[in-house]
Amino acid sequence: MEALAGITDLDREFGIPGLASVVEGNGGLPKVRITSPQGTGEMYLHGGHITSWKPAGDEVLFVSSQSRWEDGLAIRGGVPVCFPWFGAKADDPKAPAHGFVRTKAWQLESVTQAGGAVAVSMFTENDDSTKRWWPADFRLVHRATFGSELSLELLVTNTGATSLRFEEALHAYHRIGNFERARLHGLDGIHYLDKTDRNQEKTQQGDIVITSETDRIYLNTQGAVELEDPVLRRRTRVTKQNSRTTVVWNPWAQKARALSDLGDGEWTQMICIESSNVADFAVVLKPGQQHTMKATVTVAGS
Ligand code: TA6
Repeated sequence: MEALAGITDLDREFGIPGLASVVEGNGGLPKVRITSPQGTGEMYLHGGHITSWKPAGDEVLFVSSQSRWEDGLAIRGGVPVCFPWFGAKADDPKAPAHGFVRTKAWQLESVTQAGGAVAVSMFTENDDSTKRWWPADFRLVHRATFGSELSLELLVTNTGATSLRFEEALHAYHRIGNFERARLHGLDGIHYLDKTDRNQEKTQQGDIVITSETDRIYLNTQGAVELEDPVLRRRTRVTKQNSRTTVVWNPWAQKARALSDLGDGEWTQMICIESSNVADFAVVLKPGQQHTMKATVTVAGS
């Protein structure tokens, strides 16, 4: 009852009639539902997590049918926010993978109309739960604009008195018709760390086609990538700013079976393309400094 009241209050405060409303989502978790003339979308306060974007009717993001929807667990699919570390925490194997912000409740900062689109801002800050893992004082804002394109901004502010170093990723799960026919353009000749092969550094030859478990960190690249999907007859382009790494992931069959929150065979319908700053491209901020990473997704018919 209390959670519902909270959702009703949030909707009263932030809802825009006909465009955006705060409603109860899966697991009773509050979400912002966007129905703009240019496209629809969904963003959960849990993890500041986008779970849907449909610019022209077709869903662009993949969400697992077996995803969990509860405090303390990450949603499998959509756009998880990884911060302040990526993957395992270098100095603490007990720390949660991909940091702690994707498993906690964020707060709604604003919902505004932006032309024919709708912009939603959510934020989270340091608290007792974050200090358990990381001593820094910070404010993290995820601003998403849902329209004919999806633009994402991750704004980090060092609100403390000492410098902080962080990794970040917008761990986007893109829905594909079939992994065998999809091709990812734009990383030819780029060096990458192969996480399936002891983080060996290698060089990408040509387009990326998923033919086995793929888990790679492309280094020192600010370029755009384009996902060609002949089955869904579309090309999805991701451009980015202030992001110097791109992670590409598909678990393939075996790893997918080990993920209890990924439905059987669903690995064939997804590829993660992650605008990020990880590994040697982690960001250092002095007290009071800010950093904004941006990614913009556009879809065209093919
Ligand atoms: O982004 C790729 C990756 O780091 C992979 O190594 C794989 O672990 C994936 O993220 C999913 O991580 P998760 O913690 O969500 O199961």
